[in-house]
Amino acid sequence: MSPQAQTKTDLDRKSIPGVDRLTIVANRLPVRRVEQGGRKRWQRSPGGLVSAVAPFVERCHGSWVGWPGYPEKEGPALKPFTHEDISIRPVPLSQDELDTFYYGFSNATLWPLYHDAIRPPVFRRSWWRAYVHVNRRYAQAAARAVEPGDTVWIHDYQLQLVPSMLRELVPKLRIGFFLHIPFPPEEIFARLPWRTQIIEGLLGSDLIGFQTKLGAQNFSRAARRFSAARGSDRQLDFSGRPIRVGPYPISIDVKHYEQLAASPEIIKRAEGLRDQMGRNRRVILGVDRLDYTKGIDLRLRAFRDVLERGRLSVRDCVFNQIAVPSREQVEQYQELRRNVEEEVGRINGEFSEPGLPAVHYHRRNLPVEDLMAFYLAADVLVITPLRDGMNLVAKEYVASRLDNTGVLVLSEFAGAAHELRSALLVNPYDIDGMASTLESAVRLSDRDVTRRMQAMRRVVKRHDVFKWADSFITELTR
Ligand code: ADQ
Repeated sequence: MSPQAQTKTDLDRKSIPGVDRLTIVANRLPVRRVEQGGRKRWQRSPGGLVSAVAPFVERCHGSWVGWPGYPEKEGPALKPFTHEDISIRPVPLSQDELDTFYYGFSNATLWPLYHDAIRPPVFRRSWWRAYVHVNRRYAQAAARAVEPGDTVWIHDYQLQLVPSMLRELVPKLRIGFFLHIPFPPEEIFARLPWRTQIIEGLLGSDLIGFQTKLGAQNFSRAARRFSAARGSDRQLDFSGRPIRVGPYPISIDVKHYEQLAASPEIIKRAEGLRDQMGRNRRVILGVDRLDYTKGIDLRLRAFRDVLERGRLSVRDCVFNQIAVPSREQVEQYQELRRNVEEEVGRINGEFSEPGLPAVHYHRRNLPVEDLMAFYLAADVLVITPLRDGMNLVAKEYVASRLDNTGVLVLSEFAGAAHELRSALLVNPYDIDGMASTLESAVRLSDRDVTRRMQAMRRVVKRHDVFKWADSFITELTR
């Protein structure tokens, strides 16, 4: 090993003050199985959570408990192994468990309920039983990975019972929980038949983090109403233990996106996209998982309105919608896909001209380099969720606009709207309002565009994903 490499490794392995060992418990492992040249191997998964949290886990030789990403097969179970200094603890799930715990209770009960019941949540007792059973399996796997005195950080709505189940198995632990999606207002949460069990599950933590102050308040109020917890919005007492509650808005690896945005190869791809779409047309972009919370159908409806009223034409602008296929087994997602595709067809049918389509629709997963080329090519990014925990796409776009150009149209119901106050904020339910904001976005003066983007870039650069992870762990170990 060269002296340089030695120094880097020593630095990387510096321990985190107050943390001897850190264990992450998340729905998915930070690695995925890939096949290369006929050989299967594990590779670090992309995504903000993994790139933010994995360096901490590496530094303290910690563990990561999660599902490997494919249904359990016949034969011997996958054993724990080490990957890039992280001890990997797989929790195998059968196809039946995926159908009931993951697609059922997590994504057809909790997901819609926590997003303001935009779609009616489905309540099934058999799904609940599967949720309890699978949460216990995660807690048991975590218990095998830890020792008394360790620090454990549990993530997201699929695992809300794990904090209390794990504390029962190993009482002397420091347990943090972070919810990546919104926590709903008390009167919506009240519908859940298992509301007390969920609250008591979360109250097994020492620190519970939410994306926004509102999420934290909603939780504390629900906890006081549906459990024996008492206290303020910032600190609750339950079973003789204090539990801290607070907002920890997630972010992105800003430097990584800035480096990609400066890459000559990506700039060239973006230029190519501009040439293909017409140099004189403003490029409007939407990027989302194909999810009914993201408001894709409503933003297309607003775009149709702008064209119908002749406020903009296909000679002025073109709309690009990139949609990642998601949870296609769930009926509500199939319905959303039909609606979106029907609207795209309708707009193109009515307004496209030869060589000038009104909407380009790309339903696919893209490599990050291609996504970046779209960010660089877009004059306007339109992010209009009906409810969103944070929305990282909005932050990625801002991070990529190195020259302070580009307009962000952002729903006031995205967590990101609490930080990106200089975006053009919209209410996605208000089609007229969204249509006139789209028109303003296309016509905004260069001076206004720069002023707004500069302000947003300052916010995103000040608070990246490493600061996020650091502030949560620091508070947990205080
Ligand atoms: P998501 O609902 O998945 O996350 P978001 O925060 O926008 O939403 O993250 C999406 C990620 O997927 C982004 O990093 C984006 O780059 C990537 N992506 C989007 N389209 C893609 C495409 N076509 N190909 C490849 N990648 C694509 C949940 C919550 C959010 C919260 C995050 C993190 O719903 O509110 O911000 O977790 O906590």
